Amino acid sequence: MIETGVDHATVMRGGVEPGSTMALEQDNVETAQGDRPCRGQPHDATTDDSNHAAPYAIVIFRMATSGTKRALITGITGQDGSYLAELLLSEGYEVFGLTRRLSASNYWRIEHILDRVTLIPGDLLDQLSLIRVLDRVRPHELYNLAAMSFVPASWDQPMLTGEFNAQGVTRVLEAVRHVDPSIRIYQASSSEMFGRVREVPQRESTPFYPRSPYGVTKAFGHYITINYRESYNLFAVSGILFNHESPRRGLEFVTRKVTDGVAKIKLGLADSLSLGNLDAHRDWGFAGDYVRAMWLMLQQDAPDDYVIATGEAHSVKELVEIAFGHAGLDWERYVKLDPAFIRPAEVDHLIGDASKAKTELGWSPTVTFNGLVTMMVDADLKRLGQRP
Ligand code: NDP
Ligand code: GDR
Repeated sequence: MIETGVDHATVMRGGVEPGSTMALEQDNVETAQGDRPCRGQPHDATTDDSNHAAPYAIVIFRMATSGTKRALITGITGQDGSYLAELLLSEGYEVFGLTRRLSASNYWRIEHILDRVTLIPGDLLDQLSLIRVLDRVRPHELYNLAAMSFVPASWDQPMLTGEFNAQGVTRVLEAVRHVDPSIRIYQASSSEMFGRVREVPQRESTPFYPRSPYGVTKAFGHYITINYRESYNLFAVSGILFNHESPRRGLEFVTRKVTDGVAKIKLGLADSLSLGNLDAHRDWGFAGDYVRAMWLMLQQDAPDDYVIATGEAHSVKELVEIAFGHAGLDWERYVKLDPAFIRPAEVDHLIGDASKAKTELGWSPTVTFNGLVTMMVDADLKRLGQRP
């Protein structure tokens, strides 16, 4: 279901079940209020707007008594958002996604579940939109995945990157505090914060040394999450996730750029692939595995931060060798080095230690590096091979 406007009354009416009556609403206001301890307190936006009180109560009754857990995902249209939405649906959640307005829709990753999730307009740049969405959904769990996630773009738009990735997190935390501090929050932090690494492998206690505006903004998001947990007793966790990929990865990231390039070359749609630094090493895992770790973090008794990684590092060159090799191609004939893809400051070598997540969450990755790359090549060959 896609809600196309943020008009308060329309959104509220949209939630009323056919056949609901005012009597039902009146009878159950108390039940609804009991579900959430902070409803009706001074900062509760709903108490300020008496015009919408009646339909609102019906919606709350429907949600609060359904017995179903509700989750809100910011960034649901992204790679991780799509896998997380699938996981939460399979766990029986009612899933809501915050989406920003675009002139053309961007639902290709969630097309297959669009009839099972509810999309609500909002933007990390707009504090009030976040408050409205939280107030409307009243989620038990909030996964803040929305971000400007492409590292090179953060040098081109450092201010905007900060607005999304740093202040955007603060806005989300403020919205939770304002609407309902009992909402559990997952913040998508990143191995990019380790940058020029201070320790090998990197773990939760490893100091940060970010090497890009993106990394700096993610460090802010990480620390503000911890600060709100400690200042306001929020159940807010930060997952420090190392690179994770899939056939749904954006085409600009190196894994997908390579697997898409391989498929194009194999199918005669391209004759070369331009890349930057082949010597960079990353700890690459499968996104489907990593979203399970996010969910597990919010099911614990106490909030804490976790590194999620495979514990194996591979170079971009190895990625290229496996991808081209899987398609029966000799990479050296096709790959060109282009300085345009070299970054102003590089993160040379990342490798994570996820032993805390293994011990405390019972999490471990299921897809190997080789399995990941070949899965992605096969998916791109299939996708491009089916084109008319
Ligand atoms: P994607 O780039 O695939 O998705 C980003 C999502 O954020 C999209 O849904 C995008 O919406 C949304 N978004 C961006 N800006 C805003 C905004 N102002 N308001 C609302 N939504 C917005 O990223 P991934 O799924 O790969 O990553 C998810 C999160 O995890 C990100 O925060 C990323 O930084 C972090 N991360 C990712 C890792 C990885 O390897 N994938 C590793 C570590 C951390 P739209 O479709 O409209 O563009
Ligand atoms: P990264 O991922 O910056 O680690 O951030 P990306 O795939 O963009 O780069 C990985 C490494 O590959 C090298 N590289 C190239 N990268 C791109 N994009 N294009 C190229 O042509 C190319 N050639 C070589 C890069 O220099 C780099 O060393 C990802 C994002 O998902 C972040 O949001 C997330 O936080 C981190 O992973 C963990």
